[in-house]
Amino acid sequence: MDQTLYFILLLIALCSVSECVQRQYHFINVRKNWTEAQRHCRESYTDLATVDNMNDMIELKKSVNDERDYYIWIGLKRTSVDKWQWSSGEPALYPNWGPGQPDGRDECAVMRNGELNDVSCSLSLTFICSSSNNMNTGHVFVNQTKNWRDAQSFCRQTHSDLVSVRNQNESQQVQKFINDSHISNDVWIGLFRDPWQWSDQSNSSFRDWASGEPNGGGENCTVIKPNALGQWYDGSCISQFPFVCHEDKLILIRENLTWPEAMRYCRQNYTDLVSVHSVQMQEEVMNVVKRASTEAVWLGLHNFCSMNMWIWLSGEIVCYQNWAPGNGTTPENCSLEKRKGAVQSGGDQRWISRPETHKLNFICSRS
Ligand SMILES: *[C@@H]1O[C@H](CO)[C@@H](O)[C@H](O)[C@H]1NC(C)=O
Ligand SMILES: *[C@@H]1O[C@H](CO)[C@@H](O)[C@H](O)[C@H]1NC(C)=O
Ligand SMILES: *[C@@H]1O[C@H](CO)[C@@H](O)[C@H](O)[C@H]1NC(C)=O
Ligand SMILES: *[C@@H]1O[C@H](CO)[C@@H](O)[C@H](O)[C@H]1NC(C)=O
Ligand SMILES: *[C@@H]1O[C@H](CO)[C@@H](O)[C@H](O)[C@H]1NC(C)=O
Ligand SMILES: *[C@@H]1O[C@H](CO)[C@@H](O)[C@H](O)[C@H]1NC(C)=O
Ligand SMILES: *[C@@H]1O[C@H](CO)[C@@H](O)[C@H](O)[C@H]1NC(C)=O
Ligand SMILES: *[C@@H]1O[C@H](CO)[C@@H](O)[C@H](O)[C@H]1NC(C)=O
Ligand SMILES: *[C@@H]1O[C@H](CO)[C@@H](O)[C@H](O)[C@H]1NC(C)=O
Ligand SMILES: *[C@@H]1O[C@H](CO)[C@@H](O)[C@H](O)[C@H]1NC(C)=O
Ligand SMILES: [Ca+2]
Ligand SMILES: [Ca+2]
Repeated sequence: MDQTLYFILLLIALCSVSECVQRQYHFINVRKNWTEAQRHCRESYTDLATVDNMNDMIELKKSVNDERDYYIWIGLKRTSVDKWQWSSGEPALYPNWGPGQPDGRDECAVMRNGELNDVSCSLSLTFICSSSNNMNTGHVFVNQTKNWRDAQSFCRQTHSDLVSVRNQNESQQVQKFINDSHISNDVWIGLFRDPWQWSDQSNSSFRDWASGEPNGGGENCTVIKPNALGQWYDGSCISQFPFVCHEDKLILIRENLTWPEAMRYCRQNYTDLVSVHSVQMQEEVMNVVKRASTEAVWLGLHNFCSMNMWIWLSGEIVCYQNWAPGNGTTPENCSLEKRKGAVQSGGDQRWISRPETHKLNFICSRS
């Protein structure tokens, strides 16, 4: 067969790779208290289950293959710290509070006359979602009133998240947006606080409490009831329940190795260096590389110089692309070193071409 035709067919066959999931859930049908459950998960998997969104919740419930009417531990625990954070998971370092604010024991924030004010999360207010795609941040005013949690879910389903106002620029942009949209009342933004912390230190701000929960009283750990809606309850940590662990699919290795060494490491200890087939995978990679100690991180991406082609270790050619300008798209110089692909750990986290002898952190995947 003509080689070009062959590659076109390969492209058609391979550009429809199904996306991978970030974590896999494992139901452990043994009753343990929360601490023991955590220990078990950390020994056998990654940690007690973290849940980032409703899709994770659906996956988690699917993993529970026991029909009995149990409570089941997940990895969320009450702590003694109660810090303001953005819905995106970032810590809120210098929120621009209005004079005398925050003044309550309230746990959510609104924008009022360009400044932040804490109010009760159960108020029913309109809100601003942001849709960000790296370069541009767009704002969407939702002229429906909801409590803070429901507003957050709404934004996440339709746009991206409740808007963050992390610095003066963002504050001015949001104020201008509020002006231009003629919004005169309080609006929810993505600022809240709660004392709950995931066992794996994830910043996920997703919560799905049943109504009236958490109701405290020394109930410092979180259970779900999979037979009901799967919503969450706080419960006493010394109770013994079955539990759900999760296993991360992408593992950042913070050692500095050449590309061939990194590949060997991943193949021995996990499955392989990661292949990034989709925008969803890229987003998961972007999450993971934030913790890297090198400015770029190896991917399972190698260059076949003679054919001027980049191929994933998983065998696929590169369909979804996220190259930095000048990288990956022009032919490499074949008389020089072999070149491999890495992702930048900062900036807009694009892919770059590097000689394979550079020593970088890397990402292994577990299938
Ligand atoms: C629950 O957590 C709070 C805050 O960390 C702590 O003060 C309290 O003693 C805990 N209660 C129990 C029963 O462990
Ligand atoms: C999570 O929180 C930590 C500490 O508060 C912060 O350093 C980190 O940047 C946050 N991660 C994300 C993804 O925002
Ligand atoms: C604010 O915006 C200006 C111009 O758009 C930019 O140069 C500056 O770096 C921004 N500052 C912050 C803190 O993002
Ligand atoms: C919002 O509008 C008011 C009054 O029209 C104006 O004084 C203020 O500068 C505007 N703020 C922004 C950020 O555009
Ligand atoms: C929101 O909707 C109400 C009634 O539907 C309308 O009166 C109001 O002007 C709208 N507000 C904005 C800012 O569009
Ligand atoms: C959890 O169970 C272990 C083993 O049975 C026990 O040693 C530990 O004290 C228990 N922890 C709590 C907080 O109940
Ligand atoms: C890897 O390299 C980075 C940057 O050169 C350095 O900061 C870091 O300490 C190195 N890590 C190890 C484990 O050698
Ligand atoms: C597998 O991981 C261990 C550390 O957990 C490391 O010492 C070893 O070198 C790795 N295997 C390879 C082939 O790199
Ligand atoms: C590849 O991208 C990096 C980062 O943007 C840039 O510094 C470098 O010049 C690019 N390489 C080429 C050959 O353009
Ligand atoms: C490739 O690199 C070699 C060695 O640096 C150089 O002599 C040659 O001109 C380069 N070829 C191209 C096409 O850039
Ligand atoms: Ca207030
Ligand atoms: Ca409770």
